[in-house]
Amino acid sequence: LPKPAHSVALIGAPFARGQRRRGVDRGPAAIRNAGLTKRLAGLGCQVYDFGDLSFTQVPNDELYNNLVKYPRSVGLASQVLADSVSGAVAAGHRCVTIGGDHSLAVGSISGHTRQCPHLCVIWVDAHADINTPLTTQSGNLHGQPVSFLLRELQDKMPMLPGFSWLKPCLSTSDIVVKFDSCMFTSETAIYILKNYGIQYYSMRDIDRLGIQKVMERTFEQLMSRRQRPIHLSFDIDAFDPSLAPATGTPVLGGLTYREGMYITEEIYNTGLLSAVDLVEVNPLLGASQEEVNATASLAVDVIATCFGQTREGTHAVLYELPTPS
Ligand code: B3U
Ligand code: MN
Ligand code: MN
Repeated sequence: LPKPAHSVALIGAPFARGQRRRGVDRGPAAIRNAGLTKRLAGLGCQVYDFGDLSFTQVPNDELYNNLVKYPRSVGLASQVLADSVSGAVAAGHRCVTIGGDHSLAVGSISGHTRQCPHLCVIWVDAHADINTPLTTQSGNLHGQPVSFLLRELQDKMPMLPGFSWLKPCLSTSDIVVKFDSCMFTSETAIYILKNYGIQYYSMRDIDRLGIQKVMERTFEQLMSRRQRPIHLSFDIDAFDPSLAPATGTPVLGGLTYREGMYITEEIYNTGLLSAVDLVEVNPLLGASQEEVNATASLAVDVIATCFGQTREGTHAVLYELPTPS
């Protein structure tokens, strides 16, 4: 079978101010070094590497409300990324954003919606990332991106410095969240998911239903009215820490390799994937070089599977079985 040739824009987003640990800004380099471009090219993709964005330091970026860290830096970086993603999608590419921390999804998703206003979002993460600046306890903006995007939450959102450019662009029915553990997802985040009727699957749901049913229901929920472009926002910490140790907030009991690959295989099979974020790979947090390599190469597997890599090989046809002479 001829492979459909995808043109893929690759955008590096070395940004770390949405959380407190050093090193996540080195994620793009680690993922590139793990051979991302070559793997995508091997799948028949035309790769347009946009390089790494540079984010200007915002001086005197004081806490919002005595708690929320680097609001201006996060807002500005997301604005830069939004323009870049929007431009890449407008040029006809599928867009891969490699982070960087997850606060950047504010930029990638809002930039993507400029070109594809009817897109839907699949959020794969150990956490729900839906705290508002008024419910967060950590003050880290990587735990809050979804709240900035949802229209229904806007009356609960304060005006944050750095975010005046942003228009909320998603409805609660446009997003499905999969997260690892209620124990580590804050009470307020769970409350928001439930109260606003956002479809979500915990690891317990994945245990009960199996990943196949979970994906089936995800697509039913998002596509029942019409087919629409998919934005996948994939936090590497969704995987069990035994697989992805080099990340800032690992959570025990995460996805297996097989569950992770099944998610991205099914997304590829829809033919509707339009943009991916792969975030929170932090090469400074591995206990060894092996752990860093394993995490980066898992990130490459996730992205490659989104663009057609399979676990089954190509099913090349053997034209003739050898006959014993
Ligand atoms: N309570 C945490 C949850 C979290 C979200 N993302 C991460 N942690 N990595 C918070 O900061 O909102
Ligand atoms: Mn996240
Ligand atoms: Mn996470």
